[in-house]
Order: sequence, then C-alpha cells, then structure tokens
Amino acid sequence: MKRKSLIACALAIGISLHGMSEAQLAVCDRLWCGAVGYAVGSNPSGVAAADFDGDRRVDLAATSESPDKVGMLRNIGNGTFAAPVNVALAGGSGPHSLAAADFDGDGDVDLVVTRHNENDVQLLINTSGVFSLGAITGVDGTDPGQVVAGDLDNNGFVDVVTVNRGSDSISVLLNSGGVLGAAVTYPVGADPRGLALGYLDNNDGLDLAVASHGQREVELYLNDGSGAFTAGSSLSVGTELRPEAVAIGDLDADGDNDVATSTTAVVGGFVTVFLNTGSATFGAPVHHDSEATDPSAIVIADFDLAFGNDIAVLNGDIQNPITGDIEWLVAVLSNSGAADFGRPRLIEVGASPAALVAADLFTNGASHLVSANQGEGTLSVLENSNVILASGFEWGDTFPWSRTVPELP
Ligand SMILES: [Ca+2]
Ligand SMILES: [Ca+2]
Ligand SMILES: [Ca+2]
Ligand SMILES: [Ca+2]
Repeated sequence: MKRKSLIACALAIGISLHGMSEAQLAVCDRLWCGAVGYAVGSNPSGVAAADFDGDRRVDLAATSESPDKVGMLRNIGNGTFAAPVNVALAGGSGPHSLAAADFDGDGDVDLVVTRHNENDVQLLINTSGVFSLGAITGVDGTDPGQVVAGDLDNNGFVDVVTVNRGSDSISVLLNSGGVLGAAVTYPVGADPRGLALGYLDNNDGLDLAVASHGQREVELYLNDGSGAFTAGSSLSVGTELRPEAVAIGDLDADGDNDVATSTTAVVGGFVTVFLNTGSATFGAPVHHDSEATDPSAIVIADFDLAFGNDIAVLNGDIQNPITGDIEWLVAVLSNSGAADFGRPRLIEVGASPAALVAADLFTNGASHLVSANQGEGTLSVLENSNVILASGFEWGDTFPWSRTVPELP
C-alpha cells in the first residue's frame, strides 16, 4: 500500500515537468507530500537549514563541487525556494558538510564547511543574507566529513567539531570571540562516519557521539563543561551490523537524551536505538527495520507532533518491485511514545541522497525534511503534511485542507 502512494507522488512530480511548477503539483497524503527538487550543482553532500536573511523563514544552504561552492536558497514563502546564490570556494577544496550557527556573534546565522581535500574548515560569514569567505582553520586530521556546531565551553560563542574519516579522529575547534582556535583532536574508532552533538550526562556540557563503522559501535565522548572531552561508553551495535550516522534526542520521553544510529547489515538496514538509563549509561541496542539497504543520514524530530520524537533516515537504492525503477527513499519511523517504532513510512527522494536535515520550512510549527542528492545535484524538499495535528484536529476530521489525498497511508 505504501508503495502505491509513493508511485502516485512520483507520477505527479513527473507530470509537473510539463508545465506548472513542481510546488503546485506536489501530491500530499495525510502525512507527507512528494518531493520537490531544487537544482544546486553537482555532487551536493552537505545541507543546512536556518533563517539566513532574517525574514523569519527558514532558508537552505548546500555544498556542491566542480566548481566548488556553497549555495544559499532563500525561502520565498510557503516552503518554496529561490535559485541558489553561490559563494565560490577554492577550486578542488572539496566542500563536504555544512553546519549553520552565528559563529561571529553578530546576530545572524553563518556557516561552516568542511573542505575534505584541504583537511580544514572554512567559515562563511553572513552579511544581510549574503555570504562571504571567512577564516580557514585546519582540523589536524585528514578527510574531514561531517561537521557539527554548538557552544561546547559555554562562553557564548559557537564551537565546531569535525569527524576526520582519514585519520580516525574528531577535532574540536573552540571559538574565542568569533575566531576558531587550533584543533584539539581525539582518537576514535576505525572508519568514523557519523557525528552528533547533544547532552548525554548530567552536566551543562554538550557531549558527542561518533559512529565508528569499522568498530561496529557508537562511541560517546563526554564534555566536562569546558569543551574538553573524555571517552564515555562505547555502544556496540552487534557483530552483524555497522553504524553509519548517529543522532541524539529523547526517544522515550523520560527527559534524558537517547542515541539512534543508522546501521547496515549484509542484507537490509536498520535504525538502532540505545536508551539512556541516566548519566550517559545505555541499555541494549534495539533494532528497527528501515525497510531498505544502506541507511545513512539520520535525524530525530517530532514529525507527527504526537507521542514524542520520531526518526527519519536516508536509505540506499532499492528496486521498485512494480516499476523496476531504482529508487532512493527516506524512511520515517513514528514513535508511539516509548521508543516503540512501527513500520517506517517510505518517501522517495532524488538519486543518491547523502545528507538530511529537518526544519520548519513552511513556518507552520512542523518539522519538514530536506535531502541533498549527490546523484542528481538537487535538494529534495519533503513537506510534512501532518500539520493538521498541530491545529488540534484529528485525522478523521474534514478540514479546509485543499490538498489531493490519493489514499490513506
Ligand atoms: Ca529567511
Ligand atoms: Ca553571524
Ligand atoms: Ca564556545
Ligand atoms: Ca530518554
């Protein structure tokens, strides 16, 4: 049944190529709309969402390569986006991942990008919604991948952490007055892929989780509050699985943050959840089928605005059993309240998606999704159409809600 609604969405988007804008024709059911694509340049691997121009609408930014650049797509209302305005990076520097925050402390949201060929990060400074190249800081490691940002030492300036895939390390770059200091590196397990920031123990320092693909575990690094980290628990995903990406959030509504990681088996893929039993000690892994292979980027957000936080994960390619086409899917796992997840809702996105973010792109209080699709040089915007719940209406209500509803999910 779910497959049929996916195909309906895909067909509708196909029809949109013959005239009307895609946004007008994105077909929605009661939970999600079909993807709307925005061209950004080749091989986008990083995406970030924030209000960059200060008009209270959440905009998007994406990396792309050849030429290497970061594009900002302004939200022009109702979750539709203008063509990207680009800032060129040095040729061949290899922009990989983005994080958005006010790094210089002037009140607007800047960007940091990992340049994996140069083993550094570069700030992109925002002036009235236009980005210019800022300072470059080495990561003292090789092949930096994912980057995350948060105030690790509670000095009021947002700091940066990278995961360095080539040197099995993470790098912490503390921000003093808008300037990123020299990297402090910590060794991590083999082939680290994913990185997440969040509070895991009982102090006010933001902690880190690293997905070590080679070690088959998620490793925790605990912040003493000064931006210095010590190794915490290592959470084994088991001998049959390998973790790819990791996210931190409260999944059982007990007030502490839990850990979710996308995991790959020889056949199939999973979302593996570890519940925090307090003070950054965790229970046994619980595996939830993502219903595809090679799950990668993972985010935690309350998509259905009920029963706590849900999980969305990118899936690798699968062949549609009806059409024979190769498809790439986002799997959304809805939480029934106690980290109890049913079968995922699968939504098609563009080819070879590499990064995923959740944000209120439609300024309606709901979390929507954006994937960066390396295979076709686009972002896919997925509108969460379940905002009906945010207004206090139940699913069975009729409502001045003018979208086409092809079938019930
Ligand atoms: Ca904006
Ligand atoms: Ca700023
Ligand atoms: Ca700081
Ligand atoms: Ca919890």
